[in-house]
Amino acid sequence: MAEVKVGIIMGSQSDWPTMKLAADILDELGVAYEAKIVSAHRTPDRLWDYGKSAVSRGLSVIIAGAGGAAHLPGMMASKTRVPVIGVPVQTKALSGVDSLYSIVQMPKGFPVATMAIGAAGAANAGLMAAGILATSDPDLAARLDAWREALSASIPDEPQDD
Ligand code: RP5
Repeated sequence: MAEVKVGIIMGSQSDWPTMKLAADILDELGVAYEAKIVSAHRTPDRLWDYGKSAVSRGLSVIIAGAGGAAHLPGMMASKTRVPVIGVPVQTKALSGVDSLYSIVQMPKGFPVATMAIGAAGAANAGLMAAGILATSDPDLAARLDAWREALSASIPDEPQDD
């Protein structure tokens, strides 16, 4: 069994349809991960324990997704030096702009690499995590290069009628 180097955490079960898109990318690229519900507000002790043990458990990247008052990515970045990639989950009330603003504007010293709102952001978080790991994993680097080339090759030269 491959060592888990990526932690995918989210504030709620309701975030999983979005965060699963990050997991799907990691599956495609053969990157082992764990997925957990860790809420900054509802399970603060779980957040603390996760951040405290992230280094000793061997995590290299944490992908953190939350919506609304999305404090999870920033609080996790405050608790561990493991790089945190933040995914602003799209909300019904404010379309995810609330999530984005809650995640992106971190104070100096505790960065969160903030992705786009919603599905594209979650998929890109998976790719970003893979890219970070690929800097020290040539096999993964080759798989990521092939993934990118396949995407480029799938784009037609010219638009077509439906
Ligand atoms: C946040 O509140 C979660 O990340 C989620 O996006 C949002 C709503 O959570 P639920 O009320 O659906 O559990 O903490």
